[in-house]
Amino acid sequence: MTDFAKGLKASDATIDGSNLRILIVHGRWNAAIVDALVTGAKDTMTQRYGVQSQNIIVQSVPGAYELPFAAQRLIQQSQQRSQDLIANVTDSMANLMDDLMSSPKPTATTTGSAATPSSSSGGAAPRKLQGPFDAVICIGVLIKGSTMHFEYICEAVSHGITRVGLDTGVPVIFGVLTCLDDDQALERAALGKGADKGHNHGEDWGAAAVEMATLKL
Ligand code: DLZ
Repeated sequence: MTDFAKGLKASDATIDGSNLRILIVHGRWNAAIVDALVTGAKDTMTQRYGVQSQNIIVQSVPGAYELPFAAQRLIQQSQQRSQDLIANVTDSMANLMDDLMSSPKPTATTTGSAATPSSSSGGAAPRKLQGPFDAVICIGVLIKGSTMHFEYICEAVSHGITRVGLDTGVPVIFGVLTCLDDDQALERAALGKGADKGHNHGEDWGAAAVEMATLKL
């Protein structure tokens, strides 16, 4: 079997993630496994793709079922915030133009206001730009119990996450393990009990997020 006959083949593209803003939403059920997956995703994005750690926003929710709702709301908030910011900047520029057009031209005897910068253009501390999220990773670990709970949550979460991506236009990565027992989950977070601890799937989700965020589609 070739190296990539099974599993994810790395993209051939050279990807620069240094300008990306990524949201990770994760559940707190099976927290030790979730934490390892979140770390795998973050490390891959920062170390392999140059995403700045301050541009990775992490939000926890109770369990996997809450992931789609939280992801959708946070995406909408980030989109609204950046629209507001653009509107503010546009207003400020329009006010500045008005000020400039209506100000009397400074003369040799003018001592004050016309030569003084208007309040809309000076003095304010530079604002940190918080743009919309370029991609979102939803991370959760579902482990089958003795009731049908597992099946219902798996179904709802997978459909919900798909819908959030399609409805918002922001790529949303499906970082949810749906495991039949604890060992399956541990191995997929590189926490397995054997000599081979397994592979941390969070790394693949980090790579998928950066790739989807930078695809020109
Ligand atoms: C209720 C429940 C169960 C039984 N199992 C899991 C699980 O394995 N992983 C997980 O992330 N969440 C689980 N939950 C919690 C639900 O996702 C959800 O938080 C609650 O049903 C409240 O809506």
